[in-house]
Amino acid sequence: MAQLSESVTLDREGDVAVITVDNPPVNALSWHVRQGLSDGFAQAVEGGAAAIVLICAGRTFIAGADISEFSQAPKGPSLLDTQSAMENAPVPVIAAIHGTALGGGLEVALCAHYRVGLASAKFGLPEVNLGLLPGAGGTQRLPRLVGVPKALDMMTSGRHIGAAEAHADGLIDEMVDGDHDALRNAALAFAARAVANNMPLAKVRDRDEKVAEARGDEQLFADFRASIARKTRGFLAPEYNIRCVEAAANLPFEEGLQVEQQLFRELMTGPQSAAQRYYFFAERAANKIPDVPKDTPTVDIGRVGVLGAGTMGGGIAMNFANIGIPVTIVERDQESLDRGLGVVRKNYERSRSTTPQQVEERMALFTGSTDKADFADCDLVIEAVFEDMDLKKSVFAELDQICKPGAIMASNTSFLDIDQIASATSRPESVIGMHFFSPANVMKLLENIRGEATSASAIATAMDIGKRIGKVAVLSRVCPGFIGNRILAQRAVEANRLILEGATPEQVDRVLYDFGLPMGPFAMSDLAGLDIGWKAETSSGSNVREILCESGRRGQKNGRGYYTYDPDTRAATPDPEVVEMIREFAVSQGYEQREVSDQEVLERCLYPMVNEGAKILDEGIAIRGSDIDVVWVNGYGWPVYRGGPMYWADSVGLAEVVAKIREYGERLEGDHWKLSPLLERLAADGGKLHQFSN
Ligand code: 3H9
Repeated sequence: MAQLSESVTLDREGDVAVITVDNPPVNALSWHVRQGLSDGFAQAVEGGAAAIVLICAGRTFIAGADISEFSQAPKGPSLLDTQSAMENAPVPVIAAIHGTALGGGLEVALCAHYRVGLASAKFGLPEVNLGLLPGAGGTQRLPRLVGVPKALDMMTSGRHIGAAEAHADGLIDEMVDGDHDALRNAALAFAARAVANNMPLAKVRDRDEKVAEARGDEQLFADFRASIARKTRGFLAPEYNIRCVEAAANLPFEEGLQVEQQLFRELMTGPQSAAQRYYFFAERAANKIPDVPKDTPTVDIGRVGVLGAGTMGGGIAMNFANIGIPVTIVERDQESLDRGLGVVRKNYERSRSTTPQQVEERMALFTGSTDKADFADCDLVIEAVFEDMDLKKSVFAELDQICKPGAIMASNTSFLDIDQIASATSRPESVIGMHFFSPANVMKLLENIRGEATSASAIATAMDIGKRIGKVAVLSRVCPGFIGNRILAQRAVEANRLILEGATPEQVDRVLYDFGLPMGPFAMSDLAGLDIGWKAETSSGSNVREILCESGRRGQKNGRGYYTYDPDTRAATPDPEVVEMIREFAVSQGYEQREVSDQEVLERCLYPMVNEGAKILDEGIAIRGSDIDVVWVNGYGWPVYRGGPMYWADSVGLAEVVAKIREYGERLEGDHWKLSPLLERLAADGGKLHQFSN
């Protein structure tokens, strides 16, 4: 065996050369992998191999370019040169694929003459999620194998497809059941057949029939663009991916490749991809807790208990059933329980990704009960009852009596003090906050909140189970609203003040929507319901929301809130009557209304958020600045192409942010305009919020 570089070896199996990549954790295409591959193909050919098998060690085939190298000076051969050595080899090259062949990894495999994959393997070009497009020929080769519609879908969504689908589409030539050894043997057997039968050195670049089907078909591309427009609003990369596939359909291979290279360079050097690449590592960093080492023992979660079968409880429970964990769900009476389980069933039935058989399998994992004593055999119990401290404390005192030793007792509170809740138990070390976002079966964010006494094991378990149910988990310490809602609250204060000063709800919402958020604060209030927590008997007309409620405006649910809603389409229209009501109230409060610029709206909504984020870091509530960004991207729809509020503030420039906060702070009241000392210090020292770590 020859060691070609620190991560690539060359082996011989009879007259077949075997090149193995071993670059943990995901066999990314670091410079030494590209070097080893280039040398490997050259040496295998020089050594007279009759065929070459490319295979990877460890848990996966090559999962892409090494993203951490993107911001460094180029080193070693380019990926295109490496691929050229492979594609132009004078003997058959067979890629043997297990795990995930992603991005540059799939692009390498597409330069083999044949591809053999394990039945469990997955394939994808997820560059779009990094604000990029496949920049190693993938945009030209994938459509030539799977056709234009499928390539468009895979490249603009980043979706991974399974081996069966890849086989049916012609992306792989053979699908193999079994383990890594079975894959290696199958690839060697394929190589032997290719030699014995003198099979052609099939180059994907030479294929034309599938792209020819879409040649000149402008409608196909226009329809596709329209179909993803809403989902991809604000992002550059999806459109650039589409242009590359258009080039694949309409231009010769080499010319298409030129288009790809040009657009790839543009994206790679632009701000969106820089933000999205930062975010990729931010999300992974969030899982690392400095004082909770990776090998901290976790509680084995065999059964989960959920208290409350309302919208939140039901949604939380679904997450666990989705990965096969049985759930005991408890409600106070049979009627509420039946209603809750009925909603869960409907949610499953409505989901396009769940087959009727899966609906039944998942529902079979639910055990409904009206008795909390049935939590006795649960390893994790999550309560989702009304947000009231006395109620939560009495629930936890009861759970303390019921739950088995070692079980984790979690609260889904979105702002209450976990330490106070834990004080109602004899085992505060087992109490933790697990704050799901609504709808809990859909939203990606899970804010885990550690109390003063929460054990390392409880923290490790909550983080681990969060990942297993497909959430992005971020750890926070205790403060009102934790990371996400505490920041949101600052924005709400300013948004409400802006409409008194003369901005309209529509203007505030539009500015934030145009910035990239899914909706502004007033549209969000209408969606949630203006009357949440409002009571006619105690309403005193002391703010705009109360006045709207008093006039019968409840939000989307009755078609009238800050906006008026079309009963059929739910489309929102700004309502002059509301603007007038706000004006009258503002005048009664002594406000002199004026025209407010869009820029002022943006700054006054977002800078207090940045300021609060810095305070959260200073107080040690969040571990790192990037964790705040992860919370806001996943829980509140902050556009990932702007990185998150901390990353965004750094890109604006902290000196500018500080100057503006000072300026607004001089004329506006409120703690949210009191400058965070950390922010001030970082601005003075040239530090960055997104790189700050406690
Ligand atoms: C590309 O290929 C461009 C080309 O078209 C053109 C080039 C010219 N690089 O996610 P995990 C690290 S763009 C560097 O927790 P999982 C990750 O940071 C690339 N590092 O594991 C983490 O490190 P740590 C296109 C990478 O099992 C560790 O590996 N490819 C890379 O949940 C484990 O990661 C992609 O976008 C990388 N490419 O999921 C695929 N990938 O332990 C991106 C991972 O220090 N990767 N790391 O925190 C993934 O989607 C997932 O990592 C994968 C495994 C599904 C592979």
